[in-house]
Amino acid sequence: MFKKILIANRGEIALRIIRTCKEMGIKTVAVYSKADEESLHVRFADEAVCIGPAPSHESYLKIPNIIAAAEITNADGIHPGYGFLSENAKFSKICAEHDIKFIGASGEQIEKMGDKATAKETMKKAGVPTVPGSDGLLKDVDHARKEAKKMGYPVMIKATAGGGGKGMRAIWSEDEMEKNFESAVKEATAAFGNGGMYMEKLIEEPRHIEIQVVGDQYGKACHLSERDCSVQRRHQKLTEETPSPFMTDSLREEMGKAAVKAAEYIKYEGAGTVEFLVDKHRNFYFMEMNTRIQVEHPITEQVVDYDLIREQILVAGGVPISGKNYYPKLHSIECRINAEDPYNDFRPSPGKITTLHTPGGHGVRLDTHVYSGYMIPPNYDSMIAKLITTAQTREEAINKMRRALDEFVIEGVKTTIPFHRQLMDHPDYLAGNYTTKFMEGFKMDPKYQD
Ligand code: MV4
Repeated sequence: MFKKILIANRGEIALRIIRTCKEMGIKTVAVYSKADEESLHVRFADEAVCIGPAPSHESYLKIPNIIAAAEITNADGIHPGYGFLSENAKFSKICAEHDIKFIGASGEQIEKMGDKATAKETMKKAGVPTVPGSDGLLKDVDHARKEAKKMGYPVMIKATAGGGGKGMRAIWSEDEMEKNFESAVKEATAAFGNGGMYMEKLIEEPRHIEIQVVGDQYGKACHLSERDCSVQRRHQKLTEETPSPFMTDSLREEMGKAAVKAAEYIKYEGAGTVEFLVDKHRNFYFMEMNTRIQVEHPITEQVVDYDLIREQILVAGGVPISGKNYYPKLHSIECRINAEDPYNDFRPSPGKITTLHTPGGHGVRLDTHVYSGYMIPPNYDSMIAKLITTAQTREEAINKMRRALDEFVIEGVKTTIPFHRQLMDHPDYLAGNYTTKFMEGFKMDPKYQD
């Protein structure tokens, strides 16, 4: 088993990983940029190494600096968390070359799932439902027109190097094809250096429902049921819940089986998430597979009583999984608290937290790295806390979330607390009646303003 793990990340997820390592008797090494000198993960870790100045590309994304930190502290594992290098195939391979265990997927699996058209072809071979569409990449706009004619409008064209909505266009008729195809290729080439596009039938008003999986080094995988992540703004998740209000027992069985089949087909190792689009008839289709731990993993932990970071470390250490699947026994909701102003187009609001009072009590979990007096740096993601409530029923979990949000005091910066408080009063949300279109009509009500 690991003696010392370096956490190649910052903020709440770095703390999250350090906590589980401590419980497992594993020493921890934090890495930090100059901007994070006063951050909690630096204080909680057994050792800490400054790896560079504030900008991510000179610190948290700088592979040589992170490998050097692991070498000088003699770490035998590196946990990448999410974001940064967590899905960087080159980093996974370099760790292996330095005989440091990357606590995540292999470089090959990251590459395979990172190319969206390849991932989809792989899933099709595995017998996982995929959205009807083109066989592989579109050669040019004429090929796109022919494919669209074959499957019928509306269609969605997507960047194979994309994900998270970048380089994606919904096309409703042939006369829109040329300009959308050209602009999508341009955007994808600029963003990813790869303009490869593929096409799918457009699924209207889909839900985003993902299945947590864990695979071990012996080709076995299990699932831990679903998370509904449909409430998103510009492809940023705002809140997630499990079980999904749209789920049925039989759909959960089918989606769980498909996710396990996907993971076992590629001999997936580690914690992963198989994302599906679900249409209003409850047909589900493979969308993407994420080869990392996700921000929203705590709601799954809460309802199946399972430590996903611990499982990642055990699996990376060669321990086989039990093989059983896990089903929600409770209901859990996560609200992502960002230092953003919901009354000003959610624009970032970095700065110093002058007053902090955090919620607590039965069924309330708060994963955060902030403290009173903490200076939120402008260089990184704006998420400062994840507020998670868990109860026997959805209604009780929502009620608990309302109460916890009302207790949560953060002064000195604007946050999305008022947005979440309004959401917990929204009739469609309360009815569990929401899709990925939910935020399109959302307007902030001044009565929730601090
Ligand atoms: C789709 C779709 C409708 N039809 N594919 C968005 C980013 C990436 N995960 C894929 N996405 C979508 N793919 C087809 N064939 C609608 C979306 C989509 C979406 C999906 C999940 C969560 C939020 C979304 C917001 C807009 C569009």
